[in-house]
Amino acid sequence: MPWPSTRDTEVFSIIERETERQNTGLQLIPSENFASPQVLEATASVLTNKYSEGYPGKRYYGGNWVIDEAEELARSRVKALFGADHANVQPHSGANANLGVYLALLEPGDTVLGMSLDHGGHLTHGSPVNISGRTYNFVAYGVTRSDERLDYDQIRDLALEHRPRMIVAGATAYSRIIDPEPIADIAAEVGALFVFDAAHIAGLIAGGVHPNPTPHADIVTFTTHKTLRGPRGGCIICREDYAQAIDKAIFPGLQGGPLEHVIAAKAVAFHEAAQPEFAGYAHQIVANARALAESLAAEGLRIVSGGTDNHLMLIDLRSIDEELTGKDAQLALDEAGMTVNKNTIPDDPRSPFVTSGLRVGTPAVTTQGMQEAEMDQIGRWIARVLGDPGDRGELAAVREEVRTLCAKFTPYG
Ligand code: DSN
Repeated sequence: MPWPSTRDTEVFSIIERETERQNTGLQLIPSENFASPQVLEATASVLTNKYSEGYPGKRYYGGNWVIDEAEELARSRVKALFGADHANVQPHSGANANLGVYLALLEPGDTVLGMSLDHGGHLTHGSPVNISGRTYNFVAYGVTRSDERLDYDQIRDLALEHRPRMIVAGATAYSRIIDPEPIADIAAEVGALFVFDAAHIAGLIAGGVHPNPTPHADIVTFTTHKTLRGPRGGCIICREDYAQAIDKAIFPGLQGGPLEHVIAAKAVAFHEAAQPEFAGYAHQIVANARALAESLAAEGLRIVSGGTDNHLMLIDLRSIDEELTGKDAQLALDEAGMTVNKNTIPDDPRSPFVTSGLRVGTPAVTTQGMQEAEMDQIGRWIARVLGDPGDRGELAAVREEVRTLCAKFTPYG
C-alpha cells in the first residue's frame, strides 16, 4: 500500500486527549451528546470514499448501487420515526438544512417571522450577521418580559401585521415546550408556510416527550447530533408537495457531494432512536433537567422562566452576582471539569461574547446513565464554583470530585 506506515501521532494524540476530556469531565452543553459506538463506526467507514452527487437512483457518478441502499435506508427510517412523507438526509448541518428550505421556498426579500437570537432563536432564524438575515426580511418574535415564555398571541399579532411568507419556529436556548398547533393555525390564517426547526428537540420528539411538529408543519428541519444522538449533521422532512423543491435546493442548489458515511451513521441513529429504550432515555433527559434546575434554584440561582420542560435551562448569573459574566463563569466551570456555554438571557445587556447567563443541559450526562441524584450533586458543584469562581483551590477540589463521578459513568471506556 502506498499509505504512510508511520502513525500520525500528532493528530492521534489530540484525539486521545479529547477522548480523555470527554471521559473525565461533565459535558453539559445542551446541544452535545455522545454518539454510540455503531454511529462512530459508520462515520469512520469506507463510505467516505464515494462520490454520489444526486439522490438514490439518480446519481451523477457510477458505482452507487450500494450507497443508494444506505441513503434509502436513512430516508425510510427517518420518515417512519417522525411520520413524514419525504426526507432529505443530505444536509451537512442544521444551518444548511435551514438555508436549503429558504432557498427552496423563498425569494430574496421575502418576509419571514423567526425567534430572535437573543431570546433563544438561532443565527439562521434571521440574525443580521447570518445569510438568512441578510437575504430575507426577517421579523423577530421573542419571549414575554413577564414569564419569559413564547406568547402565541404576540406571534399572531406580528403575523397579521407583517403577512410573512414563512413562519419559523424552534429555538436553541428555550427551556419550554414549543406547541406547534397554535403556530400552524397562525400560519394557515395568514397564508404562510410553517417551518419548524427541531434541531435541539428532535430526540425528545422521537422519544415522545415533546409534541411532534411533523403533522402540523409544512417542513421540519433538525440536526442529528443533539438529543437525537447521531452523527454531526442535518436533515429535512416535509410534506410531499415540497419534496422536489427541497431536494433541488440541497443539491445542486446548496451542496455538492453528500457525506454518505455520515448518512449511513444517520441511518444507524434513526434506528437507535426508534427502539423502545430510546423513549426511556428521552424521559430521563427531561427528568434530569428538572432535577438539575431544582438543585440550582435551591442554591439561589435564578432559572430563566422558572424552570424547564425539556433538556436545557438558562441560568441568570445576576441572581448570585451582578458582576459575574457568562464568559468568566464558563471559564471557571471548565477548570472545575464542567463544560457549559455562556449564553445571553432574554434582553441581556451584555454581548453574546460576554453574556449574563449560562446554558446547561442534560442529554450527554443522561447518555452516561446519570440520574436525579447525580443532577442534584452537579447543581451543587456548579453553585460552589459560581460562588467564588476565582478560588483556584476550590475549582481544583471540585475538578477531582467531578473526575471521581465520571469514572463511574465513563462514556468511552
Ligand atoms: N444549534 C446551536 C447550539 O445550540 O449549540 C449551534 O448552532
